[in-house]
Amino acid sequence: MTSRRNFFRTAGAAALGAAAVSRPALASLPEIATQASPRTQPPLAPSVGRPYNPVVTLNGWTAPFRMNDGVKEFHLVAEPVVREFAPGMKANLWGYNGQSPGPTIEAVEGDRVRIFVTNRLPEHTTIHWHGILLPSGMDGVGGLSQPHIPPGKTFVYEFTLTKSGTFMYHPHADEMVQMAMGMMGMFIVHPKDARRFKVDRDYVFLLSAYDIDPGSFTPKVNTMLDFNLWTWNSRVFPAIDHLVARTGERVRIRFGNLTMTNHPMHLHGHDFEVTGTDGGWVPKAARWPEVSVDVAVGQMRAIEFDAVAGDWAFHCHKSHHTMNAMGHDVPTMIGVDHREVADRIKKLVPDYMVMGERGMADMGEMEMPLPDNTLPMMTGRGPFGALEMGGMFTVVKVRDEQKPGDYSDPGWYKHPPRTVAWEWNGELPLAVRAEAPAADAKTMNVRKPNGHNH
Ligand SMILES: [Cu+2]
Repeated sequence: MTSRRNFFRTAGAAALGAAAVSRPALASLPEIATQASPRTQPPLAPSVGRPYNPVVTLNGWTAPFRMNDGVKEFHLVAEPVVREFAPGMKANLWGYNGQSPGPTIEAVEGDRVRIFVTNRLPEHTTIHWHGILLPSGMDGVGGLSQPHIPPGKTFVYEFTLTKSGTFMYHPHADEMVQMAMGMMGMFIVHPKDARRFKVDRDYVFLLSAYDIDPGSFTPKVNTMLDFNLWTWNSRVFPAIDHLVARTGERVRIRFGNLTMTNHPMHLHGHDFEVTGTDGGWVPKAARWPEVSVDVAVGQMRAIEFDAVAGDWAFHCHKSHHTMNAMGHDVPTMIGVDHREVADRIKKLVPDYMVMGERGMADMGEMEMPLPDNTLPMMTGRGPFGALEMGGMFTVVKVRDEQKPGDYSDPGWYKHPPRTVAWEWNGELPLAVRAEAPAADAKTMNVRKPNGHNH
């Protein structure tokens, strides 16, 4: 587990971000901001324009903007990037402004935005503003609503944000390839009145999936379903940062799904409510309590809860999505006693090893040699041992003593006395067995389709 104790030390400086970029206000194009780090950057408070409560992008950042005659101007650059999925594994992706996913765009309901999009990819692209209500010609569908943006060219999108909510952006040009390569980002429109829908912490991230062969660097873009890296903001556990909160705080987590399958997102220790979709805010009377919510392909969900002290798992409930690259065509060995066969094979292949005869938990501890640029299948350590998780998993850390606005890692939870599951060391009762069935019931009758009994 990487320590994040210090990475928010720069939080004070971040508030200057928007102002620093407005410096060349007279230049024709806004400055291109890039981000080299895959760490979670502190919330970027606006220094100009209508005030809002900024979000925190998990393992990501918010794009700075400049004000130009009352219009908020952003500059996105579509380009090849190198993204670290976790220490020990990097991938050649396509993204925006140095990262995949691209920076989160934040603006306010009623704002007029002008977004410059420069294409540094080897092929044409566009950007579709998923869920945002805008003029048809700004919708970004290449060939339908605009000509494609050729390599080397810059196009301008301009529209007024008519409603608040959580939206996404992604190409609508060679979509299968460009999304499989990691081109996507979040677009947050804050309510005009900053007190509406206010929460204490507001996290946001995208779900994306990749198929990268062990030892290689570039996603296989033709894969339809059998992806092997299930990511949040192009990171896998244990390299997905923790979400932290103070006990009792109101926390919102927004997630959009741009993978090719659905993800039942499950939070431990809390009841939550779905308070937003990509269609907008859910009216209070229409919310119901949940502990899991499915987010389908192309959807967004915002959940809210009152934080309860503890270390709480937060993950996709498809267990194959909480694993890193693995072979899915491995036979199940549970209950198979292959000692004799293994001994014979070992005479021929001294390093031969049998896996999975007691389940696969051993794999979490096992240190097998892996090809370069390959992550262990499941990994991450907690205070009690191996977590046996990878992929779409992280921990929500809620502490009584976490200061408001402090996003640093508080370390592992200190459980109150007698609140951790303990080992029973007393006598075990004798097993109680059901009476054996009558002897003649042991014969199994099989009726074959042609009607003959055997
Ligand atoms: Cu999933």
